[in-house]
Amino acid sequence: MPKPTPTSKNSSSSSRSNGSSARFLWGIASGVVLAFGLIAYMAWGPSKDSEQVDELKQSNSAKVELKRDQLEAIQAVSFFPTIENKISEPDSAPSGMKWIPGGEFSMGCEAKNESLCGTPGTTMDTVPIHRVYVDGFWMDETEVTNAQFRAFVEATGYVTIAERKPTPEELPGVPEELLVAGSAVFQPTDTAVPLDQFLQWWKYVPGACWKHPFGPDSNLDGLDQYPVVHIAYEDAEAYAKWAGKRLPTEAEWEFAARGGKAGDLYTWGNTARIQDRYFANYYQGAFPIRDGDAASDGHAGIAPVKQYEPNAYGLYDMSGNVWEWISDWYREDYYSTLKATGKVAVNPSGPADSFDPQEPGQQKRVHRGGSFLCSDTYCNRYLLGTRGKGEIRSTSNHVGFRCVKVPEK
Ligand SMILES: [Ca+2]
Ligand SMILES: [Ca+2]
Repeated sequence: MPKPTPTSKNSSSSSRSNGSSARFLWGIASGVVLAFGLIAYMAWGPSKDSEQVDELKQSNSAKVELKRDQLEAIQAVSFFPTIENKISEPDSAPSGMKWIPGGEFSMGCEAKNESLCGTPGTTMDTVPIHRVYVDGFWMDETEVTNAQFRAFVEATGYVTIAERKPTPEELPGVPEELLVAGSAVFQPTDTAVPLDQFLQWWKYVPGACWKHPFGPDSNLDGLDQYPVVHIAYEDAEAYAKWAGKRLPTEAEWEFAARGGKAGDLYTWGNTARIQDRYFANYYQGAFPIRDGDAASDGHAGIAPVKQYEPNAYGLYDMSGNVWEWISDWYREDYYSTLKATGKVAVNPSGPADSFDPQEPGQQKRVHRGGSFLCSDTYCNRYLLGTRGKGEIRSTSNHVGFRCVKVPEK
């Protein structure tokens, strides 16, 4: 096993064109790596009440939780009501999909506590809050499951990226014996480690792929209803095409996740828990230590789909469980570009190209929703409106996808 070398300390994924270490970082999806943060206090913008801002800035503690009225006051500044389309759902709803009416809404998140590997303020990719309109569509009510993906593979013979041996052209300089198919698998550490050293807990595992999620000796027995993982962008696209669907745009995904509400912090409202009840699968406890996942939400690690209540549109796991591929290219400044037009962005489909200042030159698409590895002390990107990103050939065991479908006109 080669020792991978990160291209930057904040690296979430790397590209084959980026050199010999790249393959070993691909699977490390950005949300986990990027969002080392202090979830417990929420952020504020310069337009907020100054007294409240000062008070909140002093609350720089990992365990401070704002009261609901404070949170709502903060969020209400930039968010305006969602205006759902009034058209009724078209006939012939596809099986396993929910109708999302579309309409106009405020998109983004002002939670500045999201950060890159414990470097607060490194990224501002979820602001400014801006107004967006999307047409109606259907969306898969769950992440695509192993059973669903198996049906696709059996029908088409498709071979995923993680199952393909990298070529010397893709990984120039890597010795032939190290060019092996595989994927990144989360492996908890024996002891506490600095949270900016993600290679301590992400390992490239030869033979890991969607049907061998923990390596060649693992299988999918009993996992039919778990989300499929170790999926690269083109794998997700191939499935969607076969299913007569497509991947969602980032605007579609966020409109759907918000469930017709405006500015909520979570897909279920503004309260993280209600009487110790959880509404999403993420990570509680000491990250990323072995047995550190306390599973207060009922699940240590990945969970089957539909374990938590759906959002207002009937969608499950729009927060947590596995990250979901989005069709938009990733650019940190995309929201600024849209806001600068002064207009409502109508059916935005992302920037024309990808640019991540953290890793220039890599081709990245957006990820959304966070995963079972998001934790209050490391990754808060299960918050509504937050963003992730992944090099398009990256795979790991906490990134999957779901699809959308647009009615025929
Ligand atoms: Ca969990
Ligand atoms: Ca999810």
